[in-house]
Amino acid sequence: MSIRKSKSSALNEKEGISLPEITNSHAIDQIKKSRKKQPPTKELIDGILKGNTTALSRAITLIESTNPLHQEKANQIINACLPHANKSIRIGITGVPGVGKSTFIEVFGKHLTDLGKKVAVLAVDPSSTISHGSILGDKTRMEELVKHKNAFIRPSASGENLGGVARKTRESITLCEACGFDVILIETVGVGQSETAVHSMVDFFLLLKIAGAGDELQGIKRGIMEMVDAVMINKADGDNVKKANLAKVEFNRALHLFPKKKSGWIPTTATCSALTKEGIDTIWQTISNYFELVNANHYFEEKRKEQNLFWMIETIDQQLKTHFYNQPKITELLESTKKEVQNNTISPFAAAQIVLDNYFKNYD
Ligand SMILES: Nc1nc2c(ncn2[C@@H]2O[C@H](COP(=O)(O)OP(=O)(O)OP(=O)(O)O)[C@@H](O)[C@H]2O)c(=O)[nH]1
Ligand SMILES: [Mg+2]
Repeated sequence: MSIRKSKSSALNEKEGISLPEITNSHAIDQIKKSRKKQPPTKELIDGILKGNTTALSRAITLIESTNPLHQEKANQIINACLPHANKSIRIGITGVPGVGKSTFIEVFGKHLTDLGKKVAVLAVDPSSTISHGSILGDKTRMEELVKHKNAFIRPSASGENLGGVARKTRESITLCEACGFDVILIETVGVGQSETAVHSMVDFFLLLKIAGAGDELQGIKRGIMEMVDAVMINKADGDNVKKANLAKVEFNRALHLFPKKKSGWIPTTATCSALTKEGIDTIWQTISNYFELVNANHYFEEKRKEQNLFWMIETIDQQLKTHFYNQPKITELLESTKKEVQNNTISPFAAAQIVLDNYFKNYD
């Protein structure tokens, strides 16, 4: 019990009256003891290299953290893991919401674990930051895979922008590979720019589609068609089979109109059902054929080297932008020049030049 002496607080009622302890020091000690300490970096690295998924999870949490201390630790872990990475097959899976990506990944992932593979599932979904939709969705859609000892599922990292989310996923791939995962599946929603980001971190890019009313190619961005290595028409079950087969023919025809790929690979089309598991083995056969080809013609290494350079430049771009927009003087100047542009007292280019000159002068 303590006797309050200070009179400076308006909350003190009467001097000399003892107050009960507000905190229980025993409880605090217990909490402190039981609170998990962040394990040393070396312990996490050793754990990852031994295939320990708890260590992997914790290291990914460090990657996702915005705390500079955590980021430093994450970088040390990534550097230590790099020599042990690069050994997996990275597959990107895209498609509009509801096409069945998560259901497909659940059965496809199970198919791979049955073949003795270790499968990691990551996601790039900047929208999940706001809705947390994919986090909840994936945990329930992948309930069997999530329990498998050879599977590791990590929902999309959160972040304010796609660049940040994509970087975190890219770094998580390195850790998953060092942890011994041989197939990495990366799910992304087929809207916005996220498929471009995923395409630049995977070896094989798969587009999931569902058969529509015969206008299959409507609304598909040309950019996606140029990226894909295979199109799977999902939900080819029940009354949908005929429509799915027609869609397959149409996609096949469309894909042939695109210029030949640098990989030498001719994109394939097929139908499948994530519900009945029909066609799931076909896609793995297709992917295996692809890897045989790109290993033989060395496109595999070439593409990975290109991707590494892409991520290096991407990171520089990102950091420069962050540095620029985080300068209080610059944001102030931006606001005032924006007003001038809106009032037509200065041209947008001259305004941009003023702001940039100011930045370069101060941060040479
Ligand atoms: N009939 C049929 N239904 C399917 C099939 N695959 C998925 N579904 C259903 O389609 C709905 C959406 O599936 P999800 O796997 O959540 O789709 P998603 O593409 O991951 O969706 P988002 O995460 O929201 O982008 C669910 O109700 C599934 O049960 C299939 O092959 N056939
Ligand atoms: Mg999903």
